[in-house]
Amino acid sequence: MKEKLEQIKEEALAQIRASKTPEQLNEVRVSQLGKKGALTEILKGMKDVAPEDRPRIGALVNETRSEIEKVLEEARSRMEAHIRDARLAKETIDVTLPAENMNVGHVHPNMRALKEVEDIFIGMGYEVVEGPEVERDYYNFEALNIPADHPAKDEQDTFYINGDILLRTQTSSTQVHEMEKGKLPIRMIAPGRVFRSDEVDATHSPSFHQVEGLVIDKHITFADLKGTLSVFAKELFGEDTRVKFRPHHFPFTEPSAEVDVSCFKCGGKGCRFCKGEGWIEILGCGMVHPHVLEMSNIDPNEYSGFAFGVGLERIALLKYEIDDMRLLYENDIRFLKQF
Ligand code: 2NL
Repeated sequence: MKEKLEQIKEEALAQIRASKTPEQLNEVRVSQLGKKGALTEILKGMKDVAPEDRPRIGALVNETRSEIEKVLEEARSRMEAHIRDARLAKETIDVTLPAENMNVGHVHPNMRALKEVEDIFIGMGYEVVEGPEVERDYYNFEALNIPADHPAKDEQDTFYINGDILLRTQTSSTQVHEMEKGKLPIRMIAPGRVFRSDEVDATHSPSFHQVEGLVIDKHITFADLKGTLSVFAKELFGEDTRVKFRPHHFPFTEPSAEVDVSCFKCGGKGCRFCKGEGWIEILGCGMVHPHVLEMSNIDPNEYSGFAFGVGLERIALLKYEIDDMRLLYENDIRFLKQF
């Protein structure tokens, strides 16, 4: 019996020595010490052993068992220490190495232009208000004096979610929400993304950005509009900039005008930049139509106001001399870093 136990022990130790992973060790434990292991088999055979020999043999079996367990345990902790050391070595961080360059991107020309526009109007006491890009037909068209059969609705063809819900074509919808709140006076600009069903080319995109302005108070006149937008043009394009108001038509303002600035490249003489015109168109504006005020519950006999809209991309293209709008949407960092 003693030799048999010795043999079991030698075999177990040989298997332990041959094990390379904790999993293999575990297999040795199961096959040697488990329910179907050789040692258990001997214990099961105790009924055939003479009663007076049983304690001695039992003790021998237990001794063998604890020796195997001891060697198993040593092998396991040696292996785990080894695995831990290897992992620590692999995960070592050399804190003396220079830091990796963080790529933080670059301010987009649109955002740079927006900041300039916002700063000018904040300086004149305006509030910056943002609104939803998805709108009801009423806020985008109806409340701005563009009824269902108005031709301007074709011009501003947009993307419809359904018959009543659409992607806004102008940020004026935000201003309608503001007028409806009934808190007067209003002095605000509404920057944001707008949508039109346009084909992409050097000057068009189905999604672009606008900044619209709105002032409503008692005794607001066209003189206020002219003064405000002249200051805006001079601050944006330079002190020597001259402004020209050309009569125009918008459904939501009456009278309406388009504003040209003298070319900031040639000073108005005419050059390639202004296509020989000397003038560059930058925005649309007008006195808020009385019907627009009425629809938002503002009494046109008591209050008047002016409004205007500029295309943000247009400002960015002009100011930073970018000749193709598509460059603004590619987000190529090499392009963006130039501004
Ligand atoms: C353009 C023309 C304009 C407005 C926008 C406006 C807003 C309200 C009421 C009346 Cl709530 N008008 N906005 C007025 C005139 C022109 O934009 O060419 N934008 C790029």
